[in-house]
Amino acid sequence: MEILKAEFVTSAVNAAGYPQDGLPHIAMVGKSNVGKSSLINAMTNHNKLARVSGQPGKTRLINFFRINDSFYLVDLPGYGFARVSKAEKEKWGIMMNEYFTKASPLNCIIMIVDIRHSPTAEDRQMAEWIQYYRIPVILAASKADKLGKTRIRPQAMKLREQLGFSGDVPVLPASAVTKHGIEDLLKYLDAFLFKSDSGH
Ligand SMILES: Nc1nc2c(ncn2[C@@H]2O[C@H](COP(=O)(O)OP(=O)(O)OP(=O)(O)O)[C@@H](O)[C@H]2O)c(=O)[nH]1
Ligand SMILES: [Mg+2]
Repeated sequence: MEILKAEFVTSAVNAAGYPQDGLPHIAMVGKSNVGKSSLINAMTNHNKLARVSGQPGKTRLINFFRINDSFYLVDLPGYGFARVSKAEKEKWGIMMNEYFTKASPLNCIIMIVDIRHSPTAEDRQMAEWIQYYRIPVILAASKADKLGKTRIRPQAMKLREQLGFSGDVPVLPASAVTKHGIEDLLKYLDAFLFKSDSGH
């Protein structure tokens, strides 16, 4: 897939605020600061489409980016940010639960984990959640530029196993800095978006 058009459409806190045009969603989930927004920028080749920050907890709302007038990339707020209050964590849980149950059609989730770190309990919970809702998933192991070349592939495979995903789940090392893995990620998105149309 070539991304020719990418535009920010809206931010939402609940289902009433989601776009209502029926276009498919591809949603990015992962721990705060793992590089979700950066990956959106890398995929769309826009430096400043999604807001990136060195400070965790930058993305607090659900942000919708319409791509090629044909689907949404959805930037979901990160979890595991230590400095948030209990009330804010609850708000996050409600927002995510509503998104998973009401976003439609949610074609696929890109779950992002930092290639250098073992999954946290919250990562594992997220992976369980995705499987519980039976949402097709792609695992992206971000910040691959931070790891030596030979360690990238084995580490990505290990992360998939640690998260409890089956061998069928595509796992892709990716870097928003070097753009490593971005083309492959876009190829997978094609497959997930147009699978039902092509009949295979
Ligand atoms: N080296 C390297 N740094 C990255 C990469 N992707 C993101 N970063 C850096 O990691 C930090 C967080 O990136 P974001 O894209 O804002 O992360 P996020 O997951 O959207 O964070 P929240 O919105 O807080 O949930 C920034 O300082 C980025 O520059 C990558 O592939 N390689
Ligand atoms: Mg973000």
